[in-house]
Amino acid sequence: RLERRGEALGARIQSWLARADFSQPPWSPTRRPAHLGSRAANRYLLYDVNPPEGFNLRRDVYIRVASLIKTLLKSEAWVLVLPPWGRLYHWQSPDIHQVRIPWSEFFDLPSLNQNIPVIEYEQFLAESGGPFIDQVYVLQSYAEGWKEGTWEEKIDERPCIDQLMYSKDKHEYYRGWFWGYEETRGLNVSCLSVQGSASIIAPVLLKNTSARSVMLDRAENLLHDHYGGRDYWNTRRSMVFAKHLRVVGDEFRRKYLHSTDEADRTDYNEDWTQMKVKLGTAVGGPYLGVHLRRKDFIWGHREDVPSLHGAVKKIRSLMEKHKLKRVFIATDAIVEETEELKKLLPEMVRFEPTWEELELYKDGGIAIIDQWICAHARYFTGTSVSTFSFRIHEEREILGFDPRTTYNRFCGEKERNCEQPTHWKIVY
Ligand SMILES: Nc1nc2c(ncn2[C@@H]2O[C@H](COP(=O)(O)OP(=O)(O)O)[C@@H](O)[C@H]2O)c(=O)[nH]1
Ligand SMILES: *[C@@H]1O[C@H](CO)[C@@H](O)[C@H](O)[C@H]1NC(C)=O
Ligand SMILES: *[C@@H]1O[C@H](CO)[C@@H](O)[C@H](O)[C@H]1NC(C)=O
Ligand SMILES: [Mg+2]
Repeated sequence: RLERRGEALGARIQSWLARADFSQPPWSPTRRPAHLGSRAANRYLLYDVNPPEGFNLRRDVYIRVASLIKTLLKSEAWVLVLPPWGRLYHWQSPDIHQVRIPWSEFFDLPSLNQNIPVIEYEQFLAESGGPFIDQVYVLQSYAEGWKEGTWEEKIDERPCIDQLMYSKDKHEYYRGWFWGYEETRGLNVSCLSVQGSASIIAPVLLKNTSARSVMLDRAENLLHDHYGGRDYWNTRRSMVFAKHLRVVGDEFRRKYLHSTDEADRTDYNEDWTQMKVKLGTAVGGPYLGVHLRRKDFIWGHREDVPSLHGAVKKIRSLMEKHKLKRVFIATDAIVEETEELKKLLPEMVRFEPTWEELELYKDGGIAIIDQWICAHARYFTGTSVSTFSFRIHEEREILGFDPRTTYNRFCGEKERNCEQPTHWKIVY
């Protein structure tokens, strides 16, 4: 029975893929900004992030790099090559292949492309004539640090501080992780010390190098150009989850949480540029949404993370306060902990994927389904400084929820002053 369910899901994804239009390269000459003309060839920007960083911080780094692309596009035709997903520390589900995952498994590419020109790595390989990246810049901070009170934006070519994660092969090309593409080589690798926001590197890319493909490794060293500003939110809104994941989340909401877009007033427009909702208009499904982060968040004995008992106490009081009979819990807790949770809170609902679903959607897809369901709850509470919770906050802003139903977090039992996440406004 389970197998048949898996097959049906597989067939559904196949049929969506069949209907999607991949015939047009996303970045076709007709889509080039007019001021760039049509003759000059594209240049390619690639990037990667420090290996220990998780899925949801990586989603934030994408926003920073997208902002850099927007700056570059004022002068030249650049395309962002999406870094394949894989080998993430938290994606430990055994026996499933979790490297070289294209972005289209998690995000809607046409939506990303309405913000900046993007292509998958495989398309870069096909277009650029081989697995070669002309220039790799490893971004690092300044060896001398920065003197207090004298913050200035700067970027300089400097000797590499840490041991280089690239090594030369017998042809003097550089081997490296390259998202699990073993055959990829960098033709030149050097280090840049950087202190500043993403676009500070634009002049270097435009003037200091003529390399056609440039990779920025450790791109998390770049800060946001304008955190929370118009460009930030446009990019964030363009990061529409892949349709097959949204559909699974929506079906789960309907079946187990009595939640539909019509009743909840969370109408979603496939085209994010057309989605104009006012904050406070979304009602949300009749359930409490909870993100309860465990694992490394409790191993560090952090003061701002609750015990299971503490969390359940808070959940019960929130359900009572908001007159909600149902509670959906997204968590990375280990089995022993979820068993205990179920004992303390028998009515709780979780999205528990079958093996087939896990294989199809992978850990990243399951995380997105959890986030999507939390994003549609009438009231949400997350875990302190979890980027997983932050991405749910943003999704709820986009859907039009009143911020008061969104920016809430659990507190540790020993926390004296339990400050709630500050709220930043959408600026259109
Ligand atoms: N499915 C699911 N996965 C989770 C949940 N919480 C954490 N994870 C997993 O753990 C990772 C947490 O790392 P990250 O994305 O960096 O978020 P952060 O560490 O909480 O800031 C996620 O990417 C997921 O793979 C959850 O509620 N549901
Ligand atoms: C870029 O070129 C300028 C002008 O030649 C030079 O002053 C600057 O140091 C270079 N920057 C980097 C990061 O190479
Ligand atoms: C490699 O890149 C550095 C920094 O841009 C540059 O100074 C150097 O000349 C390049 N080496 C080769 C062989 O192109
Ligand atoms: Mg993390």
